Amino acid sequence: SSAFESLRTAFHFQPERNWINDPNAPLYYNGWYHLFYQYNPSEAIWGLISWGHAVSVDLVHWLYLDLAMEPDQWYDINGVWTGSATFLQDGRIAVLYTGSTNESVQVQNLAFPEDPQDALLRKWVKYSGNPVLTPPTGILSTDFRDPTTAWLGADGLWRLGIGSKVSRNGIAIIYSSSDFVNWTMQDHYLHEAEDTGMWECLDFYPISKNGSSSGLDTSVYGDDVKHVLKSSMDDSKLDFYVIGTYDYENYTFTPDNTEVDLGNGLRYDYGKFYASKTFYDGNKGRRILWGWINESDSMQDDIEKGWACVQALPRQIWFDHLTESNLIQWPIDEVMDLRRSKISMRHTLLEGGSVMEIPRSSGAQWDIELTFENPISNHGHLDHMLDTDEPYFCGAGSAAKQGYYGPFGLLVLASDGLQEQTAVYFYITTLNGKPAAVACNDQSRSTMASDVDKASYGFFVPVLETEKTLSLRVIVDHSIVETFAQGGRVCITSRVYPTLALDENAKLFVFNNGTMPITLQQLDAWQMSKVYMHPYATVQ
Ligand code: DQQ
Repeated sequence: SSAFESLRTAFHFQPERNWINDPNAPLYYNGWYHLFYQYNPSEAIWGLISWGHAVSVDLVHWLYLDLAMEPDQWYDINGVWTGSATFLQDGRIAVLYTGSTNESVQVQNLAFPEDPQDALLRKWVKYSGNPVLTPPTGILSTDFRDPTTAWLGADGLWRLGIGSKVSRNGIAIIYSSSDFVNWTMQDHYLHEAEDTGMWECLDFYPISKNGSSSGLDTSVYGDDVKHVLKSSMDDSKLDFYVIGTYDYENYTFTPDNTEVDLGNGLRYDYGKFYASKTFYDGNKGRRILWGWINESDSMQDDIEKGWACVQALPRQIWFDHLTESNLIQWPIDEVMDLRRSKISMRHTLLEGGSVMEIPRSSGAQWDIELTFENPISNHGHLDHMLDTDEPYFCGAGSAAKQGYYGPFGLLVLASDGLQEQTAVYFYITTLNGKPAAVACNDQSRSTMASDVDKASYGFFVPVLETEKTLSLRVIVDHSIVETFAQGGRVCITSRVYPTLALDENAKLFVFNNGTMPITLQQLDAWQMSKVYMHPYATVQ
C-alpha cells in the first residue's frame, strides 16, 4: 500500500479520501474560487452522491469545506447530482442541480447560498418549491439531467439547457424563464445529433472570434462571438464539443461544419476526461474548463487505496483563430507558479532508434515543454517516405512501432531499465493523401501491474504549413500524464500506475523510434512542488 501512497497526486485536486466525479458549479465569488463536486463521502466507489466543496484563492491550493448539499429531501434522496451556478442580475448566486428522487426520477432543483456575506458560501438552502423541473412528456424519467449555467436571451429571459435523448438521438432541451423558478420548454431543441445516445453534463458558452484568450460571460452574444456546445456522451464516456453559431433570436445552434458534429467530431481530450464544465472567471476575465479524470485501475484497488478519481488541472479555453476550427486549452497560468528547478536541452539530434535518459530527471512531478523540428514543413521529399496505406492510430504498443518520422517524443514515469514507461510522442502519417501529425499517449508499458486498463490514446494534431515546429507540453503528477500538443490544440490525459517508476525512481527520457533522425530543438522540464490541500478548519 506504500506504492498506492505514491500514486496520490501532488498538485491535482482530489479529496482527502473516497470517490469524486463530476465538477459542479465552479465559480468565483468575493475573492474565492469555489469547486463543488460529485462526492461519495462513505467509500471509494460511486454511490449515494453529495456535493463536496472546496475553495481556493488561486485554483491551485485548496481548502476543503463541509459538504455543501446532501441527499436529504424526497426530490434528491437518491443523489444530489450534477449542476451549475448562475449569477442573477442582482448579484445573487443560483444553483440548479439534478436530484434523483425517492422514485429515482431525475428532476431539477434550485439552491441558494444561505448567507451571501459569507465569501466561503458554506451553507446552502434548497428552494422550498423544489423541484422546479420534472421530465417532460416523451422523455424517460432517467434521461433528464445536468442543467447548464443559464444565460440571458435577447428578450431578457433566462435560458438553460438540459441533456437528454429521444430513442437513440442525443438532444439539448432548452427552457426559458423570467424568474428562474418557473421554466417553460422551448418548442424546439437547441441541438440534436443522431445515434449519439444520452447527453450528460451539457455546456454552452460564447467564445471570442478574434482569437483573444480572454473569456466571455455566458450571456454574451452577437456577431463577434461563436458558441461552443459540449456534451458528455453517456454511452462512450467521452466529452465532445462543436463550434458553431447561436441564433440568439430563434434559439437555435448551427455547427460551423456539419460534418464534424457532436459524437463524430472534436473532443476536449482524447484520453480520460469526462463530465467537464466551464465557468467564466470574472476575476481574471477568462473561461476555465474543469474535467473529471477517472481511474484506470480496478475497483478493488480503489477500495484498497481508499480514494478514487481526480480533477484535471483547470484549463483556460479560447478559440484557435489560426485553424478556425478548434479550441485551445492550456493549463491556467497559476500552474507555472509551482515550477521549481529546471533542466534544459537544446538542439539535440536524435538518431533513428535512439533512447536518451535526461540527466537529473528523477521525480514524478513535472511540467515539461519541448519542441521538435516539424518534418512536414522542413522536408520537401517527405511524400515518398510516408506510409501510403491507412492513417496511423495510437494503439497498444504503438510507441514501439517504427515509422520514417516517428514515433519521437518523451518517456515519462520511466524506470531505470525501462521496464515501465509511458510514452508521449508524435508520429507523421498521412491523412487524406497529405502528411499529418498524430500525438499519442501510450500506456501499454506504463506498469508491471496487470489489472489495469492500459489503452493508448491520441489524435491528429492540426499543424499549419507555416509552423516549423511540433510542440508538446506534458504534465506528470505521479499517476497522471496530461499532454497538450501544438500549443493546446489536442489534449490527451492518462492515468498510470507504476510499480517501479515511483517518486525518485521515475526518470525522463527522450526517444526517436523512427528511421529518420529528428532534431529536438528545445526541452525545458521543471520539477513541480506539492500544493497544500487541507480541511479549512485545520489552518485557522
Ligand atoms: N454523473 C452525475 C450525473 C451525470 C453523471 C451523477 C456524469 O448527474 O450525468 O454522479 O458523470
